[in-house]
Amino acid sequence: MDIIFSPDHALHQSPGELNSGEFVPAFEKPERAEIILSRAKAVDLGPVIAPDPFPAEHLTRIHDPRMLDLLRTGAAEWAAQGRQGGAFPFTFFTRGFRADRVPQTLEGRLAWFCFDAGTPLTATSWQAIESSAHVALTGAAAIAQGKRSIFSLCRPPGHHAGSDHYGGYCFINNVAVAAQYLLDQGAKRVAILDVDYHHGNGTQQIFYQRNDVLLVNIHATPDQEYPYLLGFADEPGAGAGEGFNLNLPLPWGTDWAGWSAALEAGCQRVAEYAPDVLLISLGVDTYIKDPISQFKLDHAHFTLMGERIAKLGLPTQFIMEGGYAVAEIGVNAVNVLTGFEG
Ligand code: SP5
Ligand code: ZN
Repeated sequence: MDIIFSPDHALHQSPGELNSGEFVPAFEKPERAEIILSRAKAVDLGPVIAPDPFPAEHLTRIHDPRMLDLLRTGAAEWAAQGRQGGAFPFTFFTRGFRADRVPQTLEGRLAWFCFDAGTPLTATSWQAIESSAHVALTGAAAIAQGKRSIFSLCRPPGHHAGSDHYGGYCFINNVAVAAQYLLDQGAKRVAILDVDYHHGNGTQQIFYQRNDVLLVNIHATPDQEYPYLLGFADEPGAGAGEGFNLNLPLPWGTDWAGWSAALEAGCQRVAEYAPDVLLISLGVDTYIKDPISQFKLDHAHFTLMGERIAKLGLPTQFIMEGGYAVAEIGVNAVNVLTGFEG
């Protein structure tokens, strides 16, 4: 399996995040991608290929250009105002605030577009964010050209980013950009299976009204877990998209028995949809020792996950999302890929 990777990911290094009332070191850190790459090389998964450049239109197919402007220039504006650290919002848009005007000020734009206290912009973040999207696009292009499987080693991750909001360590929704690219290249139906521990709220928002993308999400229930506000079982999609969003929320403490039953249901829905291409939002924060998560999957379960996904018999692009047990993230992520390859 070819691996698409850019060392530019390391240009995004979060100065930290708000966690349980304290400003703590970031869980989403550059070592994550480096350890996954090392493990992929150690098992000879396949060649490591640099991403190609792509025109910005592929990003504006999914995201509000004003949000992309903020991601590109917000950190420089922050520094020009004499501020240190990362560009974090202080206020957040919510019910009752003006919905009809995007603010001019940096603070206002951060409030408008960013939805949490864990996703700062730094001076060089944009280069990493853009390279991550290009890693996804390069993988999608390879699938469009006939590859059976691809691993896009994206960092920063993407599935919490919506069309006009970002958070959850995510800025551009890499899997959504890849899905749209595949449709633009002639695919009729694309399925996304999101196995990250957290609900992929951004991906859901982007495709909620569409039937050319089926989204299946297996995740910790928002009754207990981030992002708290989306990802419930009663979100089937709307309009033309009704029936094309399937949420499979699971409680804290879910082990492989419970998780694999949801995977089976999700795979059956994917098979019924008969997509041209399958994209996997690959988070391995379902691992038992993940520092911010409450599921109980172990190394061998990730191999079984890959084996089940392979049985769908579809061209498949894996796109890296979360996973914060850094020492073991390589084994866990690559086990899914080697399980898939068989
Ligand atoms: C891509 C991805 O996996 N993003 C995850 C973002 C989660 N951010 C905050 C999670 C807050 C959960 N509280 C953890 C408390 C641990 N002491
Ligand atoms: Zn996650």
